[in-house]
Amino acid sequence: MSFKSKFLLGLITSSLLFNCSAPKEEAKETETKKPNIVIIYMDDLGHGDMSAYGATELSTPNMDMLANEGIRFTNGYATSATCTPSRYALLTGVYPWRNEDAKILPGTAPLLISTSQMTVPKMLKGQGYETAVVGKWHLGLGNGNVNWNEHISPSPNEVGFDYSYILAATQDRVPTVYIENGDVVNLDPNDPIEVSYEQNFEGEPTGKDNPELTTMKWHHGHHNSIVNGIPRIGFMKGGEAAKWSDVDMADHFLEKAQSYVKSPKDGPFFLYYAFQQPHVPRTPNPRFVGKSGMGPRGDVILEADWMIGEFMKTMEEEGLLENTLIIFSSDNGPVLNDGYYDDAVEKLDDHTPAGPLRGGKYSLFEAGTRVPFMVYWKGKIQPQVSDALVCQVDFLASLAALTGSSDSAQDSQNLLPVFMGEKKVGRSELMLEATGRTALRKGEWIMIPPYNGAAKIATVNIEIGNDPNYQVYNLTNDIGQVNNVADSNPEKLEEMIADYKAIRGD
Ligand code: NG6
Ligand code: CA
Repeated sequence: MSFKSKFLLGLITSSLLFNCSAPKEEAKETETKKPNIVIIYMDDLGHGDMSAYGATELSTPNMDMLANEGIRFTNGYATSATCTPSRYALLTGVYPWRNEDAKILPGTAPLLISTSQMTVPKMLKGQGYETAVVGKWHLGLGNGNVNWNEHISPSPNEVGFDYSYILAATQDRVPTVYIENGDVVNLDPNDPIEVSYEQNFEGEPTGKDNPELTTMKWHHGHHNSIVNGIPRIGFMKGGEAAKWSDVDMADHFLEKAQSYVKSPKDGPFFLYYAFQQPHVPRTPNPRFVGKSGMGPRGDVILEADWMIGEFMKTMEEEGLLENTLIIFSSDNGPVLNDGYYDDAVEKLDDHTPAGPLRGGKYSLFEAGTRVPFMVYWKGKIQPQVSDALVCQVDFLASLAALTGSSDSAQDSQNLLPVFMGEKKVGRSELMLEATGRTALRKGEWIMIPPYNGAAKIATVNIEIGNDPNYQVYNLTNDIGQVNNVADSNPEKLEEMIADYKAIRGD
């Protein structure tokens, strides 16, 4: 019997018992058997950045455990090659290109998810779950004119999370403070916070004008307010006591995630644990500095790996592992120089963050969106490698199926049997997005429509997939996307253009 049928049978049995006026306790007991769900989400971790996915120059034993003792997907995708749109799709089950505001957001952007929209945590709350987000948010806050010195609403707490402990946007964007349930942590009312993405505050130093005050040098962008010696994107004034410590950020979020899973709860829980690594600025704790030999980018990957090991220890100590589905993935592919001089390029040596894939973050080529993607459930999921086509946009429908919810979302497919390792066939097609452009993956093929513009973003040195002609690649024969076969496969091209238009509604 499949897991799902067993689970449903459990639900039916419990409702029968309940109807025969069995004590309430019994129904509650069945209820608590719904599995906890944890999503561990990395920021900019590439397909080739883990040893379980082929890295030889970096060792990531804790991430590898999830891969080797769970399902390691080789065709697992974020919807997008940047952060905000991928996170939007993960939480809502809707393709981000349907929402024109779903692009990299400044720290002052309004909340991107409508409070009336279905989300993974909202769906799970409907099934009796307690829900939490710890880590990077980057989906906007408030209504577009946030006063950081007052309660911020709407926030994650208005789109389904009972508890939130977040950084608003990215580690390189202001405000550089933590926000707990809509309130800035450690805010001193006598030192109010002001934030602007338009202009500096009188007398405040910037990375551009005061390089002597920086300890990390900016390469492109990142020359506004300086916090902890690091020049950021955006201007901020005040809030000294509330400013985070970059080198302690990973420990800080780990501690929050651990306390959350340890805290007493009435029902099962859902934790969305969104790491900030290896996004810039890469600020490993001194314990990890120099550990990878690859500079800060490698060091923070090792740091994140260690955090995952510690988190898993807590899960084990709390006796939670046998009843928790753990999903691990990344929001987009890798980038080396993303705006700071931090040796990521210089010390890379033989490491290949994208593995065999072409492109990287921002790219419509595979490395933009094809990411590490694992599902682990101790004792429930058989270790295996799966080539099924799966995407983070499918979490909503699949977790609804897992927990007995009938909620759904426009683009989310129920792939529960694939995520449980009972089936090897996933989606038939998937629309991918990168900086506002889209491409269609179908079966073993990908079609990228013509896009004008530079083939490469020079500052980050990444090919982003632009070409004045249609591109078609067979990903089984040509995973590195070297041979554009659009001209020699006119029928395939026509078929994919038609599918692409049908899905886009163009
Ligand atoms: C870009 C930033 C980059 C990074 C990215 C967001 C510049 C020049 N570059 O605009 O450093 O912050 O936004 O990354 O400012 S993401 O992973 O959150 O999408
Ligand atoms: Ca990212």
